[in-house]
Amino acid sequence: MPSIEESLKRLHDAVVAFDEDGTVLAAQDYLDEGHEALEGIMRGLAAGMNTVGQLFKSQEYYVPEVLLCAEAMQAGLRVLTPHLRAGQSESRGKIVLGTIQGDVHDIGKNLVKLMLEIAGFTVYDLGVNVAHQTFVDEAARTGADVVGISAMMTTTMMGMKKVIQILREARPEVRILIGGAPVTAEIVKMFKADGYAQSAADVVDAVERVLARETA
Ligand code: B12
Repeated sequence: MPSIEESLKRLHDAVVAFDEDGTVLAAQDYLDEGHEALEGIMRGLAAGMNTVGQLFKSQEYYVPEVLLCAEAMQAGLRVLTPHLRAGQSESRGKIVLGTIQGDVHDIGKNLVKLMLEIAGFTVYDLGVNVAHQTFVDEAARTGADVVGISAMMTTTMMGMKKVIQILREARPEVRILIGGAPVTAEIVKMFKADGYAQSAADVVDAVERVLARETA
């Protein structure tokens, strides 16, 4: 039997090779070998998507390849997700999540959602191209503890500042997390958000940190 590292690498490599059938087979074998679905998602599929991002940056991959890789990742997720250990029966908190107005990128947001749900949070996914005011309205409607905003472009990222301003006025108790490729620690400070996460692997920690500050 292959080692777990070999099986994780197989998942990673199948995503990077945008091999949808290969990803499904690798995911099935991974489960048959008795490994944890969550680790396969994080250190196999999501790690593969991170490599894809780097290949895009270095211009070895272009958008069509990235989209095919995302499809392979989704196919792998469909195999692994049903095998995640059941979360806690009680929700650990409510999170409104969406991609900001003018922006249709959602591959990263969907990974963030998955990680939060696995960790036991209730996620209200507003989808993409979400109007600024809708984040505020949905936070009020759902009684959210946290609002998560995703932006993948420097232009749309500027809209986060607006959302944060109107959210702070309307619902000062809500914690605000931002994320997406252009978001940095400096942006978090400048926009007066509560925190950010660079990848889905860090998002649960980030939510826990901002919630702890609330009660601290
Ligand atoms: C795939 C892709 C697309 C796909 C999107 C498909 C989809 N359903 O999402 C399509 C082809 C539709 C697309 C369109 C466009 N795109 Co595009 N796209 C990308 C690409 C190649 C990959 C993005 C991705 O999915 N990465 C993989 C995921 C897993 O990573 P991630 O998104 O960063 O998410 C992680 C973290 O950021 C974080 N995170 C994300 N959101 C959140 C939210 C919270 C709350 C938290 C805590 C964390 C968090 O966790 C995620 C998981 O690990 C990037 C390049 C890049 N380097 O990012 C360009 C990129 C984002 N696109 C870009 C552009 C310009 C466009 C277009 C205008 C057209 C064009 N010229 O290509 C249109 C815009 C359409 C629109 N109005 O939104 C630019 C933006 C430039 C800029 N800095 O402003 C980029 C950077 C490419 C480039 N270098 O030019 N794109």
